[in-house]
Amino acid sequence: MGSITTTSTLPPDFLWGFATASYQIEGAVTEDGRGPSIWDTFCKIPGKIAGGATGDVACDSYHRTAEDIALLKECGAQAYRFSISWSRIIPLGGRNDPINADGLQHYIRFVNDLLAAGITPLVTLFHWDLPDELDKRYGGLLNKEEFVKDFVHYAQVVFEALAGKVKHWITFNEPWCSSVLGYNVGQFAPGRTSDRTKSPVGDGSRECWVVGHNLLVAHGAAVRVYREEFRGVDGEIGITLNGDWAEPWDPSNPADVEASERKLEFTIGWFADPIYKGKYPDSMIQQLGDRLPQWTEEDISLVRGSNDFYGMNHYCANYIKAKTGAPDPDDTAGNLEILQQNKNGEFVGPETQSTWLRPSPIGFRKLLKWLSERYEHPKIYVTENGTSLKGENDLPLEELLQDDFRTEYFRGYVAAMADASALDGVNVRAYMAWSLMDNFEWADGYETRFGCTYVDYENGQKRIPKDSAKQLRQIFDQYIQK
Ligand code: PNW
Repeated sequence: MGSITTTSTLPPDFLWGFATASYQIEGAVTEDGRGPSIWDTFCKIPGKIAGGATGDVACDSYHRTAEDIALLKECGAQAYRFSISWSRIIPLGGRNDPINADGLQHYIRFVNDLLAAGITPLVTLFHWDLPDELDKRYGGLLNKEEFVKDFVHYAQVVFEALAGKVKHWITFNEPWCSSVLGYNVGQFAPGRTSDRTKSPVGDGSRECWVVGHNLLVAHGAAVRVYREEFRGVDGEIGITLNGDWAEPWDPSNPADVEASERKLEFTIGWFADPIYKGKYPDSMIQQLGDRLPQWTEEDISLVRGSNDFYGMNHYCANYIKAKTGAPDPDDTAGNLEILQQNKNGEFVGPETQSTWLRPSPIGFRKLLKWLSERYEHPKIYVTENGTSLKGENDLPLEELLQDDFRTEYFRGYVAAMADASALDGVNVRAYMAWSLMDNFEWADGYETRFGCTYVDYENGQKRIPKDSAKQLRQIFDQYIQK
């Protein structure tokens, strides 16, 4: 990665902070009337989560909001992106189900406390923890009619309670992960897939495309309600999309160059093209045919133009090699291989604890530019960026706290972002590091740590900031114009 710096700067009103998500940090899964989510259910299936872990306790943040706010202050954060647990607010999830006042109060209090501490909240409505009842009742994300109505109702309840105080809203976190990992690969809840060794149910060739479509419509419908009833003078709303940069495996081979573009279309364009261009990418229509749902006039009118900002989650880059021959029916990537080495055997970046993540700061700059050009220069908020460290969990505490690799990752990525802002005309205005603290890393359980703060799961979830937490403030101090 190298120790990259640049003389480029970020605008004076640039907002930075940290991100987390409800199921990954809150714990207290049965407290104060919370209903189960699909992740509570998924974690109970043997073999799905490393070490048999669950979010039952996690970082215990439900009981430690004051501690978390003190931590944010100590780290110098200006903003905090967190998500709301739908099943705390509506335990059964549906529009005719009871609302849980205690659950709502918890978040109202938390937002009040953040504001009192001078920290700007960015709120994600849905970070994968669907109320389990909705999955059982009607197939959850697969059921457009029901899901869209229930999501809009839930969003309305939350806007009603918080829209006066919260000015930055994210409808969905990474619909790609919900769709592909939840309904094609089966690695995330609800774990549906065509692979019968992993699940008795699911059709990975069709369901993920339906789910992605339904999430887009639900996003558009919630945005319409927000804009019509709750926006006020300065509120804004958008969706957060993940996407890694794609570099051709052999840049001199036009097939690999094309495949790299197709990879970006299949992961990012899938969601961003309908929002910014009003249609799915041609490459997807061509490969998927009638397995890709058609846009009705009514649905696309909800979706097109529905982003006040582009929420960007970004971690790494890959090398892309075109496949020859007909695509597999369960393929979601665009008929190509996703590799970490190029034709010359060079790795895209150093190894981390996450098999899918090898850092490449230059890839971040390139993707910022790609997004900016393809979608006519949207305002971009980086809503997640960060890394795990190979073997971090096995280090003695003293060494673990000296997380130079993570600091260098941030140094490189923030410098690349400053270059994109100053030199490439990218309108990037916020950055949330993933994550404020070590937490429940989904299928990887607690063995993979993404935190700038160490969480001692054996000793009462004690939090100790790692060196990167302190350095990140210095890094932003260096780049944000005074
Ligand atoms: C994001 N992949 O997830 C999520 O928004 C976070 O909740 C998560 O903790 C973080 O990144 C780190 O993993 C991803 O397999 C999970 O490509 C997996 C992938 C990408 C993003």
